[in-house]
Amino acid sequence: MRSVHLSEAGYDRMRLREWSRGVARSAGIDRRDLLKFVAAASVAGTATAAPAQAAVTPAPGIVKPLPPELFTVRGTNAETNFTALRSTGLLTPADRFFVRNHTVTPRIDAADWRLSVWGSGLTGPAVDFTYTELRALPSVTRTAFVECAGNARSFYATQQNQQVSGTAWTLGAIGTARWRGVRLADVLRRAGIGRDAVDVLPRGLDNEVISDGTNLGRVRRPLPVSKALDDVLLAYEMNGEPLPPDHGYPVRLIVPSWVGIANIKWVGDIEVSAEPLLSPWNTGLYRLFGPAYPPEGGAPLTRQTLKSAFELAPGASVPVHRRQVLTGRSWSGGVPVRSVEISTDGGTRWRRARLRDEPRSGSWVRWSADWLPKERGSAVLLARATDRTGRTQPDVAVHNTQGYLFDAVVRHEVRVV
Ligand SMILES: Nc1nc2c(c(=O)[nH]1)N[C@H]1C(S)=C(S)[C@@H](COP(=O)(O)O)O[C@H]1N2
Ligand SMILES: [Mo]
Repeated sequence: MRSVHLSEAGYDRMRLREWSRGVARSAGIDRRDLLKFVAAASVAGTATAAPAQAAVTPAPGIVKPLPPELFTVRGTNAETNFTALRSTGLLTPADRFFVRNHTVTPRIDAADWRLSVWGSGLTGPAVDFTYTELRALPSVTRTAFVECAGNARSFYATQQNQQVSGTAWTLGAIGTARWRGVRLADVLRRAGIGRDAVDVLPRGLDNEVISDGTNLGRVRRPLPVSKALDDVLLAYEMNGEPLPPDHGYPVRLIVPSWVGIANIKWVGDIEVSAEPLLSPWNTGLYRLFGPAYPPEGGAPLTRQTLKSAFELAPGASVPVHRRQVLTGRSWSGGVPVRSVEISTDGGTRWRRARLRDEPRSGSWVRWSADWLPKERGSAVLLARATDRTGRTQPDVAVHNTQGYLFDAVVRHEVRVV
């Protein structure tokens, strides 16, 4: 099977058929456990639900400080408050970049670290790389966002009255950084990737994940060879510094525009397989289940969707009769954003926001718009982006049980005082 030249959509359809027919191999988990797990994921409220409430105590597994003005802690995760981005440029400083941890941040010494590349898709035996060896390879730098597939999930409940499972993020499970590292393609070629390789499975060195009594093993998610050989990085720097522990030190994957889970942190080994691979993260998790999808779920998620956010606290107070500069950001996992419109009256009238950045794929664009509030009371602000294909954020997102890929326009209520 040659998958290198398959389009992403072709890959999706192929994997969906394989999954339905049961031909792919479940890597690192008993097939029966995997099937039980997928059945649970297809019903809202029973998947690996992290606590839905924001915890008041700091997330126990995160190393960096999480001051409440920068972050909202949600279980083992920390969401960036969008107001904390107002003073930042295009790049998100590490001190305010959201953290999504399935368990806890491991402390790894780069001197002891090895990346092992192995599997039936190599032409020879396993090949190990030390940190020094990896850093000696030609490096590339690229600006890319990392965004959780469940970003904005809470709006399924609060705006659409629909039940979903998982961490109740608002819009802050995203950050953009400048990543430096080695092309995954270079490492795979050095390791001797063969023509029959179809899947590449990077795995993290953090703890095994236990979900409802089932050990899912360590965090891992197969990537099709076509994407792995395209624009994926093994990154060791974030914004010009070594990766911080919470963001994958010493080395993580950066998979531009794809769901956050693809960006495996603390990568320790990469299986290169000549047969398709399954893990909980491309079977029960990160697939779409619900009335709008087939019973076995939609194809494994790949790209993120279109979203917009104001750099403003929810429920913020703004003074009446005083000119405001509303600022925010819009982004797309598909083609770049073309334009952004805002409304300050709940969606009756719309006008163009000024774009502050050249829209680029895999990044976000900052925007601003003036507003002179004329009446006291509550006001609903809306921002909606349109991409270069003409697709505009809808009023309602299509429901799925795990609340992924919320793309509807978010209603941002403020008080004019
Ligand atoms: N090893 C490992 N990699 C991981 C995760 C994890 O828990 N363990 N979480 C994933 C998810 S779901 C997301 S959204 C991103 C978050 O990256 P960040 O914490 O650097 O923001 O990392 C991904 N990579
Ligand atoms: Mo995520």
